[in-house]
Amino acid sequence: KRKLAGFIAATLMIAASAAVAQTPISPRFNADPSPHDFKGKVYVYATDDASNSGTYWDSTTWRLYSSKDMKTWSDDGAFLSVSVFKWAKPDAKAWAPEAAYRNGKYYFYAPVGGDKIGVAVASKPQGPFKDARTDALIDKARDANAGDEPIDPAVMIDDDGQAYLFFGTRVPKVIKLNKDMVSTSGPIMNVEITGFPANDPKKKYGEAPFLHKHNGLYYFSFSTGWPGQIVYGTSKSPAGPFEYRGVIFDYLSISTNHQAIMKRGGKWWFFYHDNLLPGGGSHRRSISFAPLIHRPDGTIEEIKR
Ligand code: FUB
Repeated sequence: KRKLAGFIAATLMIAASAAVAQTPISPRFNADPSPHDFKGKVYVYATDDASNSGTYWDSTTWRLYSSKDMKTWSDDGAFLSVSVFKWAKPDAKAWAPEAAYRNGKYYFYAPVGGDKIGVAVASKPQGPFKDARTDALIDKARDANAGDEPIDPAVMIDDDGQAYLFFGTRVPKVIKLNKDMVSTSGPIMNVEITGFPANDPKKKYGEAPFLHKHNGLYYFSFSTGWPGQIVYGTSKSPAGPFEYRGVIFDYLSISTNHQAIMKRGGKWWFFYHDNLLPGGGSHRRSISFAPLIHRPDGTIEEIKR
């Protein structure tokens, strides 16, 4: 009896922790979360949907949110605009960003105008950031195999110190970053994903690549497209090939989704955007998060809304 009670309690605890926290982190529209625990405080770098036209993702600034306890969030404002990059057109759209910490500095990876990724650097998570180069880190017109749309950067620094930059729509791309985090080495490679279910043509790579590592296994998650289901594959190598493993988060009734996964104090968290705020929709999104659970067999528990 005691064993059964223990089992039920454990099951309830897992079920409770797997529930999606449906409260957006801010009453302001935002999207494309890039969450990071920097020295004990969580920072979420985001696309600023509140400053777009409402009919397209044409905002030119990124927004920052922070929290010490992941319960109370502060809106740290529009901390950066595309104008920080002298090579960018003033009206270039500012899309799903990424941040990383290394060398005592904070790096911000910024998809600009849909065809370039810039990198900016700061000594504090909230900036001020300045362009770390004089040109884009990735440029569709300059770089071989950059793909149709080099957007949605995601950086992962592996345990051996090698950093990787993932990006791209329709075909996922990866390139090695040097230790300086502002230059690359080697070619841009396509990321291979195998084992998509043959009976579901919608299961394919769309956008929002993200890599995390758990128990020595590399998890590559992404959105399947427009609308997007968040799915994942695993590999023993950081750049794949990844074998399709399943769904993390189902389709929403908006045209995009975009996830990121963060580890904090031994717990994993899944960040995404939804349309839960009043007036919410495809161009008026809002960031939420939920616990992410890896099962002992290496699969991820699907997060239910
Ligand atoms: O926010 C603009 C675009 O929508 C992002 O780059 C994509 O990932 C999608 O969320």
